[in-house]
Amino acid sequence: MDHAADAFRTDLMTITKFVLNEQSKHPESRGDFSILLSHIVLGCKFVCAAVNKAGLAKLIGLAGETNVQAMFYNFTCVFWLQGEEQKKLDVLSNEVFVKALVSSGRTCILVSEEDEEAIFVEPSKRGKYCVVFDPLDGSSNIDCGVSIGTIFGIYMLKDGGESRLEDVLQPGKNMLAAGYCMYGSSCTLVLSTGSGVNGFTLDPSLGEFILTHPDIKIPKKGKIYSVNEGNAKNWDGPTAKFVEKCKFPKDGSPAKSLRYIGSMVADVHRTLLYGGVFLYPADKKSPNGKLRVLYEVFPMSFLMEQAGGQSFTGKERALDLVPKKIHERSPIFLGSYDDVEEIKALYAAEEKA
Ligand code: AFP
Repeated sequence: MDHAADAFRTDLMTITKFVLNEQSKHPESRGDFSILLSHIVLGCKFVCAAVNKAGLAKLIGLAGETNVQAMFYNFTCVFWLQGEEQKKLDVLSNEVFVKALVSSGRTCILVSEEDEEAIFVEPSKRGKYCVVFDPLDGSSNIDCGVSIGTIFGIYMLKDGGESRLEDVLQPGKNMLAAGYCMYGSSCTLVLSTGSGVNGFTLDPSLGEFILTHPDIKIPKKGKIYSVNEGNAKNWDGPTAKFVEKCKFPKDGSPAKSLRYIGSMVADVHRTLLYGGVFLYPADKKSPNGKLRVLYEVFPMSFLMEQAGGQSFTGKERALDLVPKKIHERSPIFLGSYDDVEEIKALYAAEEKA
């Protein structure tokens, strides 16, 4: 075996090479989108490093002031070596992404789960893209080391002029790209720019995301359902019937397995790779469910559809929804095509009854 050649695999498809290849398919492109993606990737690498060192750095549970500017430009996580006060990971991740996105010079509006108001980028740094994101989704899982992640979606300014809030209140089907980065046993970035879904794994020794899951397709039908069953007493009829069918199928098929982590990125990642369905339905206490339309429901629905699955709100195709507020919530059922089809049939039957 040629170990030297193995150690220097220039044929590896890095995310940088992948994005540039995609860009070359659009000769009119000026590279703005590639630059924006490279800044998102950098943000993910930074947060990954911070998550990996969270215990070590005593980041968990601490919130105070620190110089994020310095951290961002000194990429090798010097922040805790400088003896400055540290921040909670979700606060830190938000600052990292806001800085990464603004400094790309390609964004005009940012909507973050962490910020109540949308951020309008100052004119000198403004570009034509709007980015909606949850910098660290599943953050209640941080303290016990469960996988967490960043979720993002990208829109283009509607008419190329002044940026207005309406530019981020577009239906999910208008997104140009969406993705997530999962900080787990490995760091995996899953991305769609509207022509399929590809997964990249961070090689820590190279500091590069390598294409490890090309052209992800979700199985047409799955063997897993994923839901917080603790809310069952408040579910509506179709949700209760679907879960009952998963557990006690009457058509002779085997019962589905239940898997629920409570961290959307991890639950959706498993659903994408293994098939099945992830649901966060409406219930009597939360008629709109829990998950946020712009930076949870839309990006994950975009990825599901691009991988051959479906996503449904209980009323309509999730990507057709037009949000009225930036932090709006929606019930969501997403995953394998046939499984979501069953849920749609149950809602249709209820409407008829
Ligand atoms: P946290 O960020 O508060 O941990 O919430 C995570 C989340 O938004 C999403 O990632 C999960 O799918 C969902 O909430 C879990 O909610 P339940 O704890 O109600 O099951």
